Amino acid sequence: MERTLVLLKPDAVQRDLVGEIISRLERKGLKLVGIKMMQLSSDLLDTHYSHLVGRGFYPEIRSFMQRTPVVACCWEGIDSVNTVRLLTGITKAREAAPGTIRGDFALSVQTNLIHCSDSLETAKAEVERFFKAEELFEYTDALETFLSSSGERD
Ligand code: IDP
Ligand code: MG
Repeated sequence: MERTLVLLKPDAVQRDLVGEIISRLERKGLKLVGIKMMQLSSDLLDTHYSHLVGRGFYPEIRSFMQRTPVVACCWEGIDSVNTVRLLTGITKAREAAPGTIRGDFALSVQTNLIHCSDSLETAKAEVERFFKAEELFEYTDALETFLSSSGERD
């Protein structure tokens, strides 16, 4: 089953939105398979945001991402990468659709509460970057048959 990485950024931690955001992902029917709090190193951030390292605003992003620990989580579900992107909303939070996490709770391009993987390939690399194998869990979701049909889960 598809897995994706989510980081609850320092603004989510500081604004007491960790529970709200996790709750939205849980209520969607996604399965939490890993979760921990982490203080991110500069090296880890430079790898994670390698597509932005050369941009003028990158030093500010790196410092923002280190202001408090973040909550890293791994979510599993059908098309979970795309599903979490849709629930998150676009990067520029003040233009994100109402009903999305960014659309409901954020105004900024930088402090937009949540990171989520943007493709299947990225998700695989990001989950491995943030979690050791033993920090990810496999267990039966008791409600699985009420959340999707067997054909969708194949
Ligand atoms: P995403 O988080 O929606 O995938 P990316 O383009 O991958 O967006 O950028 C990663 C993060 O870098 C954003 O979530 C945001 O925090 C920050 N960021 C991106 N573009 C800008 C910008 O133009 N100014 C300031 N921060 C930015
Ligand atoms: Mg991104």
